[in-house]
Amino acid sequence: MASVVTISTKPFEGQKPGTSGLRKKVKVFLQENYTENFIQSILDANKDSIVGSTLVVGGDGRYLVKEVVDKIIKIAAGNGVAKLLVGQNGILSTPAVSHLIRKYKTLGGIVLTASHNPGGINNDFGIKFNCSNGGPAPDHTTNEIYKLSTAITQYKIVPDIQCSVEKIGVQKFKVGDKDFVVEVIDSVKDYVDYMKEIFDFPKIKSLLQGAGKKPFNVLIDSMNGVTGPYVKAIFIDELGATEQNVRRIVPLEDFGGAHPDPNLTYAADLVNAVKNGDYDFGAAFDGDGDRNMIIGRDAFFVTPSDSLAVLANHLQHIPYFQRSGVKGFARSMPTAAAVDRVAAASGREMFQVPTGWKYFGNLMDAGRLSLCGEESFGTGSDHVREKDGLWAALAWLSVLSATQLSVQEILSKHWTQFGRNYFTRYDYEECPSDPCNEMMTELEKKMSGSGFVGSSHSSGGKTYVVAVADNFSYMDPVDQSVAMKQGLRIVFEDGSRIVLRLSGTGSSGATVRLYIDSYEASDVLGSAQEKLAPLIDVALQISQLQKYTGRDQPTVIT
Ligand code: VG1
Ligand code: CO
Repeated sequence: MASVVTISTKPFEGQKPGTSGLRKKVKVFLQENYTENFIQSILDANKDSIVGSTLVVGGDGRYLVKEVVDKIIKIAAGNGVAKLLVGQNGILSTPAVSHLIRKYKTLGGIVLTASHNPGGINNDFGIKFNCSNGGPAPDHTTNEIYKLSTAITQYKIVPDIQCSVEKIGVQKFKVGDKDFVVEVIDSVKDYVDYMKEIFDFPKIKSLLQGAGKKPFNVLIDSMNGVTGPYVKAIFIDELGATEQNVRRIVPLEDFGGAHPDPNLTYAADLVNAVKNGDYDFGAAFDGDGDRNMIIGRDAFFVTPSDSLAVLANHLQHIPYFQRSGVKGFARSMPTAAAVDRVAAASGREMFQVPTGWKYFGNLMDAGRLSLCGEESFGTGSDHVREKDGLWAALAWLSVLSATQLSVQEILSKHWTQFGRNYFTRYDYEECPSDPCNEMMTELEKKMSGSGFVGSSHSSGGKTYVVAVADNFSYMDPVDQSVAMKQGLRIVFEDGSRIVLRLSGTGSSGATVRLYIDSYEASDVLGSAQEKLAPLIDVALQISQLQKYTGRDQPTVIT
C-alpha cells in the first residue's frame, strides 16, 4: 500500500496557458516543482469531479514526455483520480487523445506537447488540459488553472508508485484504502479503428494501388513526430503503401533536430522530394499530429484556407458525413474566407472564431458545426474536438478517389466556380517582446484615431481605402462568453484584408503574424506573392513593422 505525501511549494510566475496550453523551454519545466505545480493546478481546477475520475494521458514523444507522464501518474494518485488511460511509452497524438476522451467518456485528458515547436533539452515542452468533450479547455478553465497556479502552496503526490508505461496492460495500486489503476493502452488502435469507420479504406486503398491504372503515388512525412506509428498502421498496414511512401515515421525526442511544423519552410524536404520525384500527393504533419500540409504533383501547394473550402465542398464523399449529414462550417478569423463562399452556396451556417481550436468546441457540441479550419495548417471535423492532421490527409484522398482529379485540377475547378481568396502569412519569429507590444499598441491607437477609416493607402499602383478597423472580439453563440482583443483587423473597401496579431504559442520573445488576403472573382491562376505584394507593402507601412521588429524579412512565408 502506498500513501499520499503533501509537498509544500511556492507559485511560479507565468504559468498562463496560451493559444494551446502552457509552452516553455524544457529547462523551465525542469525547475523543482514547476511541472508538479502546474499539474496540481489542472487537477484543482477540476476539484469537484476529480476524485474517482478517469483521465487520458499521453504526448508527442518529445524530450520530457516520459518523465512528466510518471509525475502525472503519481500526482493523479495523490489527488484521488481512480484511473488513468496512458498511451504506451507515453505516446498519443493530440487528436487521438481527443478521441479517447470521447470514446471512454473520461473527465478529460492531459496532453504533453509543444506541438509544432522544436523539441529536445534546449527546446520546448508543453502541457495542455482537454475537457470531457475531448477539446482543449476553454478560456474560463485555463484562466482558473492560471489563477490557481499563482496561489498554490502544496501538491499531493504518491512517490512510491512504480509504474512502467512500456507494456500494454492494467496495473493496480492501493493508495490508502482506495484503488488506483493505470491502464497502458495501444497508442494507435482506437484511433485507427475510428478512421476506418469514418472513411472508406478499401476505396482509398484502390486509389493508391491504381485500380488498374497507374498507381497514385503518395509521400507522407511525419517529421519524426508522433504521427509515425499512426502513419505506419494506416498507410502501410491498412492501405498497402510501402516504405517508399512514408518518411520520418519514427518519433524522436528532438524530432531529429527538425522543426516539426508542416509548412513550406520547415517541411521543405518533403516539398523537394515531391517536386523531384514521381508523386501525386504529399502530406506532412506536426509534432503532435494535429496539423497538416497538403501538396499535389510537382509540389503544387494547397493553402490551408483553400483546403478547408475544397473539403467543405466535397464532404459528401466521406462515409461519416453520409451518415451524420453536414451541418455548419467555421474558420478562425485570420483564415481566408474561401470556405464562406462554399457555405453561402450550400446555405449552411458559417462561423468566424478567434485563433485557437478551443473556440470551435461549443459549436460542435451544439450540433451546429461539421467542418472547420485555421490558416495555420489546421483542419478537422466534429469527429473529435481537435484539429486532425491524418484525418485531413485521408479526407483529401477520399475526395481525390471520388473525383479522379489531380490536386491541382480540384483547386482550379474550385477557383473557377467560387473565385479565389489569395492568402499569405508572414511570421516574424522570436522578436524582442517590448517593441512588438509597443507596435501593437501604437497600431491600435492609429486604427481607432479619427480619419483612419476612410484613409487611402497606396503601393505598386494600387490604392486601398480603409472600410473597417478593429480589434477582433468574439461572442460564443452557445454560451455567450466573450473573447476580446483577438487580432487587429483592417478591411479595405474592396474586401482585401490585413490582420496582425502576436502569437500565443511561442516560448521566448514575441512572434508577429501578419495575415493578408484578397479576393479575385475571375483572375484566379496568379501567384499569391505577386498578387498580394502591394497589400503587404501597405501593411508594412501602416504597422511600421520593420522599424519595431528590426527585421526586414519574415522568418516564414506561407
Ligand atoms: C498557432 C496558430 C493557431 C493554432 C495554434 C495551435 O497559434 O496560429 O492557429 O491553433 O498555433 O496549434 P499562435 O497563437 O501561435 O498564432 V498547434 O498545432 O501548435 O497546437
Ligand atoms: Co500541433
